[in-house]
Amino acid sequence: RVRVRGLSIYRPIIYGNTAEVMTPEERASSQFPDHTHRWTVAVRSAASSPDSKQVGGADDISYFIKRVTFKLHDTYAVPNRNVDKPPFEVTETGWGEFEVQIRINFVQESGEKAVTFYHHLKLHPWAAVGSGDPEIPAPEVAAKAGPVHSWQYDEVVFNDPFQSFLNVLTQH
Ligand code: SLL
Repeated sequence: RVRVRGLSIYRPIIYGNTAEVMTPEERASSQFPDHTHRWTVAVRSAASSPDSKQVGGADDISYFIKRVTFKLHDTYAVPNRNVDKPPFEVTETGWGEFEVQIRINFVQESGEKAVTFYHHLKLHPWAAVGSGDPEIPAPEVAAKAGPVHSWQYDEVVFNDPFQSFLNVLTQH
């Protein structure tokens, strides 16, 4: 197998989350009455909007990503979530913000090591009150404000890629 020395190729991605306040009805029918929010954490192509499901289309990133492992807070009974096909996302409910570890494994033929990103799961539309520090708004206020979005742009860089993997990347 041949590496293309001196060449770097990158693919833009976004990772992050959306979150919504659960309605009183949702909370009442939930297994966990203390959960206040429903959220989705995801890795997506940067080539389209965070709302796209990105299955099959031009923004499908599964041609180079084999698995995404989301490691949630230890308060979750099963913190490690493996997602092996798009959309690379996990939807859960909960009550608190925490750091999500996002580990991306690339397709076997790439020969690339996994990369890890960290995302602070954002549930609250933190608002500065007057000149003070940001505070968590009351649930009614947060519900009115609508879903919270927190996304980060990044680039996965492949240095000296295998020729065969380079072909996969460029011919997609
Ligand atoms: C905090 N440092 O104290 C954070 C931790 C953990 C959030 C937040 C769900 C747990 C469950 C959940 O929301 N954990 O499975 O019930 O704010």
